[in-house]
Amino acid sequence: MKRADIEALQLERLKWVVRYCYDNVPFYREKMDKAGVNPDKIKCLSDTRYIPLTTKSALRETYPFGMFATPIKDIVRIHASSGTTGKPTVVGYTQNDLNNWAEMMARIVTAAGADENTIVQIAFGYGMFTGALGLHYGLEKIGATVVPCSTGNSQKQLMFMRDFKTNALVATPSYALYLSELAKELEYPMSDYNLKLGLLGSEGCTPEMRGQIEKNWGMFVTDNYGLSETGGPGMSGECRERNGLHINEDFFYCEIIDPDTEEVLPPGSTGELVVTTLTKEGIPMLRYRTRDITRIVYEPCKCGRTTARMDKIKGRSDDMLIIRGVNVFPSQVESVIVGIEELGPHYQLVVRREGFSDTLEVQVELIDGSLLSSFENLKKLQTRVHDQLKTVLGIESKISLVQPKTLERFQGKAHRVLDLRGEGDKPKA
Ligand code: DLL
Repeated sequence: MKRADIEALQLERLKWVVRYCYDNVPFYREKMDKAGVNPDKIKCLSDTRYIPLTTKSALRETYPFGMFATPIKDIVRIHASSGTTGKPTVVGYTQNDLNNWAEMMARIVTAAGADENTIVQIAFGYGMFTGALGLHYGLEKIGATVVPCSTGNSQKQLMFMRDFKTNALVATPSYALYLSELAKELEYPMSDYNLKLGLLGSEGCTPEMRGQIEKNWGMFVTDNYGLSETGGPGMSGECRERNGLHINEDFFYCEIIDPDTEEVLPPGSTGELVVTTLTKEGIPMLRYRTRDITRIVYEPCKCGRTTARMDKIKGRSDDMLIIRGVNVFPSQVESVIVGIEELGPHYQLVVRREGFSDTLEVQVELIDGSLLSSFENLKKLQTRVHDQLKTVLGIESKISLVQPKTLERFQGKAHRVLDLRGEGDKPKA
């Protein structure tokens, strides 16, 4: 579609969803009434800015079904996000929502290169998490052969890969990395594996880390993005050009705001992604604050698709660490350490408060543990890592080089930050 046609469709759907929310979800009606916004006020896409923003707390306050716009009898599936603190956020899908979801996913996996010849292992946890079933239905829709392995039982997972000649893997980048390391340790040669495509998502992954995963498996990796509150995976994904994640713009209207002032930023700016769902019936979202930091570009892609593209997520505004007043994203550390030959791709950041100052310790695995017995070489490497990190982060850090395979491995999303500062000490992002 031409840009103007996409926007015309978005406007039509936006008007529908604002009215639909106002009429069916008391939470939205109250918020809009309070802000003096009537659904008829939406005359063009940028009028979205009059609608109050929605945050995760809305879903928590109305737990479990308070944000649903349809009676429960019309809901055919429920998912929930794990949520490390507080109540999980619960989302419901009507049959139309599920059909649309499969369509969005089908487009994304097709753009990544999957088709009916794809034999794909889904190594996301099946269950309340949206990742596994989301990819599952999209891949079935395009006629791929789906192997619903789920997470865990990694040795068996690898056995299926060898025996089924699995050529695509759906997983988090961290689990794809872990599986590749495990595969190398087993007695089977890597040539017994046939992976050609990694459809990875659900957490960030720097280009350096992606390169490492691609090298280990000999496969091409694409990124896909989404969040439970807007329906799960399927919001956006990379095509083979890998020049941004194509947004399914007929299903989502995206804005970029300044996370502090909440003002909408001009096209091309980096800031927090805010999403309005354009077709969801079960639990429509108006201006949902994702907390994810990215940028949107609107020029058509070389692949021929005309949908807007978002950059890979730079980090979450609530993952951003403020250390001695400096903003630090874990992805910045990742990009440095994965580029250093002597270091493995596993790391952990430990933030402490010592006296009145914050300290950052970067724990990272060595590829060759024998280096630990040579003080001089170890010191040299430590200094090199320290200096490179300082250039990128702008702050001092303590580098702890540890034995290979001693840091935690993850089957789902990786947790790489251990913030040991007391709650009251942590600066607000
Ligand atoms: O992670 C949905 C999903 C599943 C997306 C599978 C892609 C593949 P939640 O558990 O609600 O939903 O977590 C959403 O995860 O706000 C981001 O911070 C992060 N996230 C998801 N995909 C990416 C990605 C699913 N490709 C939260 N890159 C989001 C970076 C991602 N971060």
